Amino acid sequence: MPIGIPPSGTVNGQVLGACPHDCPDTCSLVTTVQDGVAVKVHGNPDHPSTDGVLCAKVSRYTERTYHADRLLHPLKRVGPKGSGRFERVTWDQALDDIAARLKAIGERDPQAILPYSYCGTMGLVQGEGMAGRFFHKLGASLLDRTICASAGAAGLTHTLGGKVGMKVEFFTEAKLIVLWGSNSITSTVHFWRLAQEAKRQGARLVCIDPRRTETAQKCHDHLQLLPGTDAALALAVMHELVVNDWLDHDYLAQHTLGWDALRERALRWSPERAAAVCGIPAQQIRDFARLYGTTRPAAIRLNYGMQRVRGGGNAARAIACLPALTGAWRHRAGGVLLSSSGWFPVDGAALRRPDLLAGRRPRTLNMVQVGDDLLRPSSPSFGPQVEAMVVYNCNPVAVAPDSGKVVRGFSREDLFTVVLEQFRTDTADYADYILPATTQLEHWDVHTTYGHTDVMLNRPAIAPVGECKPNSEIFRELARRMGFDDPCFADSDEHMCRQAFGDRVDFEELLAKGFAPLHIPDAPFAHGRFPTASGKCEFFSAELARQGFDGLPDHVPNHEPAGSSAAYPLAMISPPARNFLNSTFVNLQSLRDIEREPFLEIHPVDAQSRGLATGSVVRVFNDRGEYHCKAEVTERARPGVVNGLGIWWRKDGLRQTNVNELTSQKLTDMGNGPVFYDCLVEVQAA
Ligand SMILES: Nc1nc2c(c(=O)[nH]1)N[C@H]1C(S)=C(S)[C@@H](COP(=O)(O)OP(=O)(O)OC[C@H]3O[C@@H](n4cnc5c(=O)[nH]c(N)nc54)[C@H](O)[C@@H]3O)O[C@H]1N2
Ligand SMILES: Nc1nc2c(c(=O)[nH]1)N[C@H]1C(S)=C(S)[C@@H](COP(=O)(O)OP(=O)(O)OC[C@H]3O[C@@H](n4cnc5c(=O)[nH]c(N)nc54)[C@H](O)[C@@H]3O)O[C@H]1N2
Ligand code: SF4
Ligand SMILES: [Mo]
Repeated sequence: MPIGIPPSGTVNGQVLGACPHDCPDTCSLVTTVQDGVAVKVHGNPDHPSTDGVLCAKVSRYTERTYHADRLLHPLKRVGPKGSGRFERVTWDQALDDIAARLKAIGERDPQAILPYSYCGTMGLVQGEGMAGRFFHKLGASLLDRTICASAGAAGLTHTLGGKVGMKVEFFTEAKLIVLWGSNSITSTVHFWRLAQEAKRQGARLVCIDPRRTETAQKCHDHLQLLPGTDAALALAVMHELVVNDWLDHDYLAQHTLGWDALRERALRWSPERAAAVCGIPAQQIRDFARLYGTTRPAAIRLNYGMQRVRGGGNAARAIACLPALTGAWRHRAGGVLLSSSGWFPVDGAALRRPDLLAGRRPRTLNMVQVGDDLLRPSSPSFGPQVEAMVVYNCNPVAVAPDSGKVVRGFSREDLFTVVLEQFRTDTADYADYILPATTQLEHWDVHTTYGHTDVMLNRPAIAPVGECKPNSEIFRELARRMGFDDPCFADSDEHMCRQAFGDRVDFEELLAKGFAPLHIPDAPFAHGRFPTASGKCEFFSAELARQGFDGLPDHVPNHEPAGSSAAYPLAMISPPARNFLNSTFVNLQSLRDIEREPFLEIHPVDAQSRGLATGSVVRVFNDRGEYHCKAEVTERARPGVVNGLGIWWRKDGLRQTNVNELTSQKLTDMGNGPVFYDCLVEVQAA
């Protein structure tokens, strides 16, 4: 059993950690340290979900940690915004100046300061821990952190009552696994291992995805529907469950709300009607419904790919209803899993201290619309113009939609921008100050996860590289310079790890093993008891109806439905490349060698009519912008849909563009999420 060693004393040994990245698997890491240097990172064999194996990305963590491009000192801009010209400064110079600038803006109106962060690390301490305290005390604008999962989360919460579902380990016992909007081999490889185990034991695997992914290829069936049509498919499945009476009437009567109304709606969605919407044969829908209606236990692994469209919330809701129709929840290997994060008893108030707002109610800005918001002047409805941004754990210039506008916003000479980073990302190029941050091997943290149900602890394995500091320490030092003297600003990282769960998790167990399982029933909804207001699975949501929405799930067409525009006849999706994690790892040569270069997958029929061949340089465009890359003619793309895998750094792309030049700042039906996969384009030879 590996042991953890505090960083100061670390010389040789093995240290237990947790993968910080935005991936459902949240692996348990073992770092081997020799003479204070991390020489190897491998998967913890004692952690059941990790099972001793890491993905290709994090197996190379020492390459990332000791990368020649790691930021090692604070940097101050000397050239024009975005020129990437910086000079080295001391921490004192940087922090004194930043604190003075933020103080001056804060005295006028702290809402002119915008923190901007996401899940570069999923850690509770290096994420919104000390940062949350700092910005609450300051009274800065609040950020709605919607860029990934908020539509699906809203859909799930309005149906099941929270981000809760099946326990992932029991997928191995399922006889049918539906991978719905999930490229598991890429995005959650430890789940794929469970699915493989089930397959060996006779389970049938069905993949529902517009792209013929490596995962789809390895499943028995693949429904290659058009993006944004999942709710229509789910309703047609319900139609078949009703007309063939593949229903669990007892479960419906006892544990659901709104069945009569949902039944009526579903009966309007014949397989033929859904087939026309989804762009797949009606018979395929019938076959899938039969499989789902007649196989026990049946498990759905829903992932976030299907909710990056206008109707994403409704689609997640419609799919989350299915197991209650068939009573799949009765078995521990039946039901649905989109996210497990709602099970974790995090003490967010103790960590982030919203009480430091002291009655102030700053405005909330949606991170998806940062492009527009940075270009907005002060107004009564918007409030003050954004004068300063503090970016951490995020690379918005590469990952936020409509990036032409994002770049224009970040280019404002009057915007004061601070970026806490490990590397010179596209966003760091626009900073006034870049502050070098530690990696997971260099700091403490504690983690929840959205793919399994163990709390994870990360101990530092090595001392910080160069002059790097943990985010928490940077905010601590800024707080001191701002004169914030509340005792919470003196809490150590290790102490904050304990505060995150209080006595709800055994910290000694975490220290000893690196993980601590939550105690959740094996089949959490076998007897109903959903964490909704009614305690039932809410087909009809009174809360949604109260907010003026349709109380029942429905198919909500895309903002930009496939086939609706003559100018832009192709629908584009931009899911992740396997060897990158969002825009992280793009600068690791060994991984980049595998992904080669930015490209767009296009079906042979669509390529031929445009005179394109694999390797052609193409201009992909719409009214928002243009993206230049190579074409790859392949049947991974279905006719009418192109796939621009991401997320490459703009500065490495042809004409310094990436796929987010094309995506829009429009929002989802619920949750105010982004619609990355609801995007029409045209493609030409460049
Ligand atoms: N290697 C790797 N792993 C990752 C990431 C990464 O970048 N790289 N990102 C991490 C993050 S932040 C997240 S949120 C998750 C994302 O992982 P997932 O939640 O699985 O979501 P995506 O990868 O966006 O999309 C999954 C699949 O959905 C498909 N899809 C696109 N549109 C639709 C649609 O309308 N309907 C259906 N049914 N399918 C659709 C895509 O083609 C893709 O194959 O993965 C995490 N894991
Ligand atoms: N077109 C398109 N765009 C997308 C998506 C898509 O599928 N298609 N996916 C979307 C999704 S699901 C997501 S979640 C977002 C993700 O977008 P981001 O949250 O921006 O994720 P990353 O691109 O991984 O960038 C995280 C950054 O945090 C830095 N970082 C990591 N750990 C630390 C730390 O401890 N301290 C500091 N200071 N920095 C750290 C990393 O170096 C990295 O540059 O992108 C979204 N954008
Ligand atoms: S990125 Fe995912 S699969 Fe890879 S090590 Fe981290 S948690 Fe595990
Ligand atoms: Mo995400």
